[in-house]
Amino acid sequence: MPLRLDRERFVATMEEQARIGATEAGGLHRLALSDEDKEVRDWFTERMEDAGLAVRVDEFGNMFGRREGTNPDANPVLVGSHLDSQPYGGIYDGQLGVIAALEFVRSLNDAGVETTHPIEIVNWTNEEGSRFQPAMQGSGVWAGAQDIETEYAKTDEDGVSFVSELERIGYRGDDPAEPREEYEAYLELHIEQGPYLEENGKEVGVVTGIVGFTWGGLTFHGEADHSGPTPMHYRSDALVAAADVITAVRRIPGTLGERTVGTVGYAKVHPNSINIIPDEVTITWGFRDPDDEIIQEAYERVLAEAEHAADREGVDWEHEERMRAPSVTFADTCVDAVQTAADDLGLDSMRIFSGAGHDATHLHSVCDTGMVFAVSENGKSHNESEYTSWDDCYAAASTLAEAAVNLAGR
Ligand code: HGY
Ligand code: MN
Ligand code: MN
Ligand code: MN
Repeated sequence: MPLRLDRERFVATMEEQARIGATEAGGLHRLALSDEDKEVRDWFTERMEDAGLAVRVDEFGNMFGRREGTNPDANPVLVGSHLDSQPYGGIYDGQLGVIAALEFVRSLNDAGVETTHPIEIVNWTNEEGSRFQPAMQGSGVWAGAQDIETEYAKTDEDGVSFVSELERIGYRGDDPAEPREEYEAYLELHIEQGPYLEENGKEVGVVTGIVGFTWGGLTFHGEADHSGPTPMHYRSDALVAAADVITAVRRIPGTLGERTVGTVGYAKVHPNSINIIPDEVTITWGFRDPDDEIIQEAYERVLAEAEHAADREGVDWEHEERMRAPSVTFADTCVDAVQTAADDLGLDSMRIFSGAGHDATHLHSVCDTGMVFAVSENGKSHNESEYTSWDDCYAAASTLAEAAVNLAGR
């Protein structure tokens, strides 16, 4: 008999979290380690305590809630996602996975189910990687993919350090940011953030893996000059060099894989005045693909483009690595558990490979890992108009719960 989630309570809890850092347009502005992130963390702590979970926070701010199983020696099943948001993002990205994990535990309590394995739910620190790079930073440190001291020293664009913000909001916990035991499995529910489930008329996605990433920051140093009297051949225009790379990042994917994507999402121009030739421009670039070799090829291509652009314009340039994450393919144990759950619930599902990054990328190196996708209407995400119907949220959350309780042994 599948576990029944309390739909009304689940929706009410999703709506409650969405009010913390809410934007006028109905989205979220809840950047990692901001006041809004603190507020939602405090709120989530109370919700976990209300559900009878033993709450702990590690030294990187990752938050865990533990529910004991009948066999204390059994490896825990870990379920969760992230509560931080993009600037002006949606209310489902990450949030849905954390609230579904909470509702899963509440439903176990309602049903009086004692699982064999302990259950832990988790809110990972700074999954979005917008304010501080890299993305999936909290799970990356916890899984050993990133060095904690290096990550502590990262700064945002105002020069504020990660660790000072973590301490300011009171979430630099005592526990080491690493697994303190073996885990049976990790499951994450997330919105698809793409168009395929909706295009194929499916109710849930059985995720088979996640693309690899490479991100970087390029800064071009030119000469500030008056935009009027300075002849064109006298100029060292940092923005022209950056513009060449921006168009190259758009062009490179078409020469590589079918699923290769490239984006320049951030640009900062100094002095940013209509009649001064820009002397310093920073842009970020990012490529993703299921094939790590293509990722490496894209990386080499964009740096070669930067070199050529700087030479052409007579400017200096520097590059900063922002992130590298491998492409991962999930273990059959978890893919099968999610598939079986969707089938048992009579949901129409399809296998899907994630084009977005998730904390599951790093959990993959720690234990068997799987994901459930919920439908994204119009494939929209990282946009305040991100939308998933409550029916689709509930179907995906029920699939997650069913897969998790089967892995944990009811
Ligand atoms: O960039 C990503 O895919 C995720 O939203 N951090
Ligand atoms: Mn996310
Ligand atoms: Mn996101
Ligand atoms: Mn994620």
